[in-house]
Amino acid sequence: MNSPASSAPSPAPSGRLLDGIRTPADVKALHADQLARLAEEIRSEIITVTAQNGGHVGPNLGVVELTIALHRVFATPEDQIVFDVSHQGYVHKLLSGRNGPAFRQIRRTGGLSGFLYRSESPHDAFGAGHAGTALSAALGMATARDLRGTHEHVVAVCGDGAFTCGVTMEALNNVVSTTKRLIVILNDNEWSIAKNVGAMARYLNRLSTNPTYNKIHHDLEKFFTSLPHGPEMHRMWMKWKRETKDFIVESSPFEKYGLRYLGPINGHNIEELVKNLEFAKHSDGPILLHVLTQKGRGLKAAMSSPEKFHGLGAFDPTTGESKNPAHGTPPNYQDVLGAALVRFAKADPHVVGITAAMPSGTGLSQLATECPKQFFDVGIAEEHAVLFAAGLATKGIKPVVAIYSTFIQRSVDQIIHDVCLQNLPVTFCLDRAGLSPNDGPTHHGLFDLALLRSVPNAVVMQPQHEDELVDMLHTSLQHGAPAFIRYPRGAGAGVAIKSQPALLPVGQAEVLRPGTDISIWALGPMVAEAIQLADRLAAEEGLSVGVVNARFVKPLDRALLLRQAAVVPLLVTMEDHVLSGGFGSAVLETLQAAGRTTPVERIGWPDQFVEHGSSVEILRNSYGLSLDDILRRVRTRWQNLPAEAPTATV
Ligand SMILES: Cc1ncc(C[n+]2csc(CCOP(=O)(O)OP(=O)(O)O)c2C)c(N)n1
Repeated sequence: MNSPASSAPSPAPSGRLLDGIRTPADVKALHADQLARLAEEIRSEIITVTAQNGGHVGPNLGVVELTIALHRVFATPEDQIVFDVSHQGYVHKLLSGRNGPAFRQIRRTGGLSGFLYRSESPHDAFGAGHAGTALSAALGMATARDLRGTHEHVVAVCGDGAFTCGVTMEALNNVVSTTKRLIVILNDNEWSIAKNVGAMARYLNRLSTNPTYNKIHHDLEKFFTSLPHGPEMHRMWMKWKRETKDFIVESSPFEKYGLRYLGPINGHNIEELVKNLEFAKHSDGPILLHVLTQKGRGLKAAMSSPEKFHGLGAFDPTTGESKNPAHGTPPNYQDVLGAALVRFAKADPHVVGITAAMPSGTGLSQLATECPKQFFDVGIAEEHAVLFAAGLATKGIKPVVAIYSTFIQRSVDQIIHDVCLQNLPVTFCLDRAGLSPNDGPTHHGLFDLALLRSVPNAVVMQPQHEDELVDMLHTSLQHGAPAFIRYPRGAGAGVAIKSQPALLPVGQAEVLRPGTDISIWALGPMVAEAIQLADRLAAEEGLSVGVVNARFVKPLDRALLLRQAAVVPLLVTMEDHVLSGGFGSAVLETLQAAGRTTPVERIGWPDQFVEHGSSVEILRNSYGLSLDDILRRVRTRWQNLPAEAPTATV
């Protein structure tokens, strides 16, 4: 193992080695026999902080030794370590100058992000929150290095789940033709969020558990390195192995892509990791290290429930029980969706549900249990999920694709080119539309309306509460063309689900209250806010304020809108989405096309990436979107109306 640099960091007053680490150089300066203690301290810090703040517990506890070894061998920020998803970056943060109060506030307002950002630290080579990006970005960095003639190392750290992503495989296909020096760590813990799926997962499992395969490879590797021309002979052996088509000894798929394969390596043995990383550092060709880790290592509850502890809110570290459980709160939208889908699937065997590696997050695990033949988990493969659904739909199957709003961004081409252009009856359930406060900009679902509203044939809607979600799912399944339903994270409004869902007239809004001064057109949960706003405008300003549950963004209820625009002096739109290209924009476009000049006050998120924060409420306050702020804006607009624009006449 590495010998330590001349001066080990002086012990911190707390007595913890971790508190003496201010830069990755301090990790290198530790004695090798101090590293196990450092790992223990890091685990304890992560458990303490995530137990309060929530976060990605399992992924981080699994990469403690791996991250220590990476910082032991490589020198960031000169060397680049690109973490896939970057949800497992807490250990890296602790070792690169971010241990302390900001870490203790991770995922909260003013604290560190739960993901990596180039703007947060020079040690964060690449930001991420979506899966499958590390290999491609790292290949770009390695190629830039080659072009610029510099010598730094580039390391991509990818989970086994990342290898279910198309983009990872696209990058893998390009590695050998693009650079000679790239180190890929395959952090294999056998889990995506749920158990990893697909042929690659099965293959990796075979690779890590097949002693014969590994023994042959290890023995040959050892034999070659003992020879005077070892590396050259090893290259010839690899070539011969490829050319004989694995007749004698099977190659790993990575070798077929031209990467040297090293592994499996015990991901909790720092000495073994360091030795292999040092070897990789001096490799003269692209190399993949297959590292076996255990998700949640060191926390009993996390090891026994890897799916729950992938990412969760505050919990009791001793029992693993979630704090602030949802007792007494209305069911989550995702659970309502899951239950409704089971009901529709049982009634009609043509109804199937598709998830891209998020069975529990989307509520589809209910379908997996109750109607397993009508359930498909395709891995972290959103593009494939949509195309697969399109294929199913051509044959009379009624696919329901449940994907978070933020992750559907991956599938825009399949939505346009494959589903909507062919007008195929696929239902999309876009969960987490709106803010995902603790996760931040990589996870907020604020762009889906703008992306979808421009696509011909798409029906785009949002329910005001969970019962309307069921109506919308029912309506979509009957609609016979592409339909998108967006809904937010978390609890519904507490509205009882009807025994028989209603078939909604597509493109028709619902007038909840008439009003002659102002009409508020609201979307989704903003309808409840609109009602409060209307009450306050009536009570405080004596105004007659109407409220419309817009339901459909596309087709928008043009007839109702134009009727109202002809009689009310001010329209207000409310949406949980960016203003650019969103629901308010649709209202403006419709009015403009009809030659109406009725003023519209649009309430929504500004044209910027919204950071993470402790709660939706805190973020709304900081963007001037609290109910009081909205009231002030509408009141000011109302008071300035006569000067600003004449009211419309019928
Ligand atoms: C495009 C995309 N889809 C879904 C997710 C949600 N997600 C976050 S982490 C994760 C699993 C990643 O598995 P793996 O790469 O094996 O890493 P591990 O968590 O096991 O360390 C998923 C599905 C995501 N971040 N990005």
